[in-house]
Amino acid sequence: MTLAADRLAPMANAIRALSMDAVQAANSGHPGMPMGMADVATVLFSKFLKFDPAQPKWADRDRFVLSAGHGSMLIYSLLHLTGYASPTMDDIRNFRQLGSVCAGHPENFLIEGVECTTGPLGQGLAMAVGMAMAERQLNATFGTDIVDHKTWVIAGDGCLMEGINHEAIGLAGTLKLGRLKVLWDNNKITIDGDTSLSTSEDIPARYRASGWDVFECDGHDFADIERALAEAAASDKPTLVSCKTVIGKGAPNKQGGHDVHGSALGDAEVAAAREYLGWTSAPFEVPAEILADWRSLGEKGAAAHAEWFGRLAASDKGEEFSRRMAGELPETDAIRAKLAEWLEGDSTVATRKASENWLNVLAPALPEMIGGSADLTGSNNTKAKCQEPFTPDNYGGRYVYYGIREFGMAAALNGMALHGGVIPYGGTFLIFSDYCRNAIRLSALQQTRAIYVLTHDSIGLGEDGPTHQPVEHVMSLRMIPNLYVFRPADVIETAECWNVALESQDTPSVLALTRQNLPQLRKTGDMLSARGAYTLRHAEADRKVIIVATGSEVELAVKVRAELESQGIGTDVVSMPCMELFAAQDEAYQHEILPNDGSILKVSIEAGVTMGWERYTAQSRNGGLNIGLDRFGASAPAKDLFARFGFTVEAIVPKILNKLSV
Ligand SMILES: Cc1ncc(C[n+]2csc(CCOP(=O)(O)OP(=O)(O)O)c2C)c(N)n1
Ligand SMILES: [Mg+2]
Repeated sequence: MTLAADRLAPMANAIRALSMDAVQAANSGHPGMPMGMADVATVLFSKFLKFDPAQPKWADRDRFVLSAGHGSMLIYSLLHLTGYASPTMDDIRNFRQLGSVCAGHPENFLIEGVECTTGPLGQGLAMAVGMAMAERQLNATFGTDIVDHKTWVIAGDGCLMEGINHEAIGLAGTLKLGRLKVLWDNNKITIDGDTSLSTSEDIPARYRASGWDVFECDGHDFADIERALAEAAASDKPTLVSCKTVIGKGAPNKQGGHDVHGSALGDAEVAAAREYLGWTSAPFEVPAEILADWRSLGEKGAAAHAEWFGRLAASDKGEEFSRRMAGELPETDAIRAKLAEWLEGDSTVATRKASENWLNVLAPALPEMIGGSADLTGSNNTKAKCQEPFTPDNYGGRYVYYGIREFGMAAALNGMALHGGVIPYGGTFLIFSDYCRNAIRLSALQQTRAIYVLTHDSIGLGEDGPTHQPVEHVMSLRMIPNLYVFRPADVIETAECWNVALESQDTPSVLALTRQNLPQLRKTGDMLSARGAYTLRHAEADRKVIIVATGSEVELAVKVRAELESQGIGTDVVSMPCMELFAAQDEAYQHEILPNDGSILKVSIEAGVTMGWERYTAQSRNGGLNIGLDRFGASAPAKDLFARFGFTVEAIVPKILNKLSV
C-alpha cells in the first residue's frame, strides 16, 4: 500500500512527539535531530526501506544506519512505531535510564533493529561503506535472487565534517558502491552554532568529485523528499541527498537554533510544540490510526521477506549462504592437518610472513574471508594467493585495496562484520593503530569479528625509526575491553592466534606481528595459544625464575633461560600471546603457569612500555622485574636497537641475578 501525503504528516509528528517527550522525561538527550529529520525518515521508511519488523535480522533487508547517533530517539521511534518487538514503549519511556535498551546512543548489542553503534560522528557512514561492500561481495557470490539490498544512512553536518568522511566517500566512490544512499540532515547547525562558524566547504562538489551523485530536497516537503529519494534510489552511483531541514522542527520557539540540538525543550516548549503540531495525545501515546499506518508498513516487508525466503529455499546455494550469515565456520580438516604438519617443521620466518603463509591455508578453506590493507599489502603480508582484488568490475574479489585510509578501513571492517556473511580483516602498521583506534574500540563495543593485522610491532622494525616503532601500542590496545591483542612468538603461535581470532564471533582481534625473522620455538602442543599463556620451557634445575614474554622477546627469554640454567638457576619461560585470554582462564590454570609464590622471581620481557606488566610480576620475589622500553626508539638496524635498549642476554641476566641476590 502507499500512504498519501496527508497521512505522512501525522506519522512524522508521532516521531516528533515521542522524541521530545522522551528527552523531556530523561531531561537529557537530543530532540533537535529527530524532530528535524522526522519527515525525511517517514518517507524513507514508508516508501523506500526494505525491512520486516518481525525478522530484524532478515539477511536481505536494507541496512539503515543512523550515523548521527545523537539523534537516537529517531531510530527508537521508528523501530517502535513500525512494530519491532524492541524497543517497547516502556523502553522509550525510560530513555537513557539504567536497564532501558534505549540508551543515549543506539547500541547494536541492545536492540536487534539497530544495525550498528553510532555516536562517534562520521563512523556510522564509514561503517555503511563496509556494509555496502559486503552486500556487493555476497551479491556477486550468491546472486541477485538472494542478495539485493541497499544501505541507507542518515548523517548530520558533523558526520560530513569529520576527517573519516573523506576516507569513506573516497573508498565508496572508487568502488562504485551504487547501493549506498546517504541522507544528509543539512540543517546548518552544530552544537556551537551556525555551521558557517566552522565550515565553508562545498559539500556537494566534494562528493561529486569523489564519484558520487548528489540530489537535494526540501526536507519538510513530502513530495519533494520522495522525488529526491527516488532519484537517489535510481542512481547507480553512491548518492548523497542534501535534505534541507530545520533542526528541532515543530518546537515553535526553538526550532532552527543550536539550543535545540542537545537539551530537553522544557515543559513550556513541549506544550507549545503540541499546540503547533496539533498533537493532542498524552506523552507516550500514539493515536490508533497513526500507529496503524506505521504498522501497515511492516506487512509489505513481511511479504517481500516471504518471497525472498522462497528463493533462498529453492537455491542450491541457500545452505552455504545461511551458514555464512550465521557466522559459522565450515567443517574443515585441512586447517588442523596443516597445523600438525607445521609443528613438525622448523621454520624461521617473521610472524607477518607466517601470517601470510597461514592465510594461504585459511583463505582457500574459508571463502568468507575478505582481506585487505591500507596500502601496505607487501609489508603486512595480508594477501592470500587465492584472493583476487575486490573492484567495481569484480565484486566477487576478496582482497580490498583500501588505500591510505586506516580509519576508513577499520570502520569498513566493522561494517562488513556487522552486515554478516563475510569475515573481514585488514592490515596496516601497528603504529597506525592510533589512526583507527576509535574504530577498533567500536569493534570491541559492537562485538564484531573484525581482525586487524598490525605488523612492524616494535623497535624490531629497525631503520624507519621512532615515528614507526610502536612502544605503547600493544599495551594500550590491551586496555580496550573485549579485544584480543595477540602477539605471537613464532610461526606456530601465529597460526594458532589466527584460528582463535576466526573462532571468536563476538570479539575482535589484533594480531601484532614482527617485521623481523623469528625461529620456530614450538614443536608440540595443540592450540596452546588459545589459553592466552602457557609454559613453553620448563625449569630443569630447581625453579627460581619464571620469565613471561611475548612475540619476538620469547626467543630472547629462551636464551636468557639457557644462560640461567647453565648457572644452576631453574627457569620457566612462559609465552603469553594473549593477555586477555589468559585472564579468562580459571584460577587453577593461571596459578599453575604463574604461581603465587613469593620465592620465585617473575620477570616480564616485552619490547614496549612496562606499565601493566606488574599485574603478572609483582607477586614475586623482591617485587619482580620488568624489562621493557619506556621511551621512544631510534633509527638503526634492529639488532643494534635491541642491544642499545638492553634486550640481550648480556644485559638481562645480570639484572635477574641482582634481583635474586637482594
Ligand atoms: C567524533 C565526535 N566528536 C564530537 C562529538 C560530540 N557531538 C555530538 S553531536 C555534535 C554536533 C553534530 O552536529 P550535527 O551533525 O550537525 O548534528 P545536529 O546538531 O544538526 O543534530 C557533536 C560535536 C561526537 N559525538 N563525535
Ligand atoms: Mg547539523
